[in-house]
Amino acid sequence: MKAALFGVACTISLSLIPVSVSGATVTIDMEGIAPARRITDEVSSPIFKDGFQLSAEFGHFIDADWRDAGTIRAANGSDYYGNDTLGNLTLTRSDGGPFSILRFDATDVYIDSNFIPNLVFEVTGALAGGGAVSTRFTTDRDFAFETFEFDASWSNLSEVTFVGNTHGAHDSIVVSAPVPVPAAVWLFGSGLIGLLGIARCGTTDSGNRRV
Ligand SMILES: [Ca+2]
Ligand SMILES: [Ca+2]
Ligand SMILES: [Ca+2]
Repeated sequence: MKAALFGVACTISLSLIPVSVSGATVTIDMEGIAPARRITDEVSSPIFKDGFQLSAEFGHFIDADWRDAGTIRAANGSDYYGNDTLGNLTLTRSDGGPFSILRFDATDVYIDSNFIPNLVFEVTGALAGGGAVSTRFTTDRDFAFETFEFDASWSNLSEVTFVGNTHGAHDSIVVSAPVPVPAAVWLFGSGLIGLLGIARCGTTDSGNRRV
């Protein structure tokens, strides 16, 4: 009787252990938002890309093959996002869930054949549980994109906002979001753990494997 109760207790306690939820890394690469060889107008409605929502103010999505020297120009051979002075870009998950940000690429750009150096991005992250984190990145006065890294405090975020002090370019924002576990997998997984719990508890009860 005692052993049976112990087994039930083990089963219940082990069944309550959550099935592990892994994080999927996603690179928001800005590809295909701007039409071929074109630049979008200033973006006024949200863009949905790779499971995330990009909301922008004073900025444009730019095709890699845009060749008009009269506007923003950057160089990494792919499509990117260009912000105007004090333009901002806000990132949230399309389903509103929490996420982490790992890194992003940015650089100074040309406007009307003039190189615009000393771009500074102020980045703010709203934490899903309340509070915020913030940091500042300054570019290297070189035309090539650079990669800026975030530390571990940039996790469990509900929103990240980038604000540039002058014209600049963003690309390849790398984020990580938990992968939802379907209900059937959850039930199967917890049931399996429960059964393993019975077997393990039975073994430790007698000190020897039952035959
Ligand atoms: Ca393109
Ligand atoms: Ca890109
Ligand atoms: Ca640069």
